[in-house]
Amino acid sequence: MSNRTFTMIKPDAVKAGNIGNILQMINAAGFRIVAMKYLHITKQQAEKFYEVHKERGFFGELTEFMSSGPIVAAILEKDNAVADFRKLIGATNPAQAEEGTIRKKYATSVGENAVHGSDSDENAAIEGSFYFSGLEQF
Ligand code: 3AN
Repeated sequence: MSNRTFTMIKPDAVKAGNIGNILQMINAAGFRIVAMKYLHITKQQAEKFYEVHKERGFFGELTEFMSSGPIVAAILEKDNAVADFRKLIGATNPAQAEEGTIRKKYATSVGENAVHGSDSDENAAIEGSFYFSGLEQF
């Protein structure tokens, strides 16, 4: 069954000029783009988005980083979207990411790891609706 996930190309990958390369990998892996925008979120918006991590030690670093420059946010569709996209992006820590994954190629550290991918169908829906209204999804 076709379902959806949510992704962000993070500020490190945008700054490094890798938007095109990453979108190409996403398309080549069979994901369809349902919604997409290029934007620069505030620290407050990043704190809202990552609210589930607010007790974690890296919360300040993470929200500072995610609001440090523009990002690309997108909703993607494919059979088994959440799990297949996690496989395509690779482990959170790029040192542990498999060859051929987006993070292996473009991430520099566990914090600056190039892309976000939702970890469940439920979170994919919550995260997608944080950035996109129904009118912006095709
Ligand atoms: P993933 O993005 O692979 O689901 P999570 O949910 O454990 O990873 O963490 C959310 C985000 O928080 C990660 N994408 C990463 O940018 C950041 N993060 C995770 N662990 C650390 C850490 N130890 N130090 C800094 N940032 C981290």
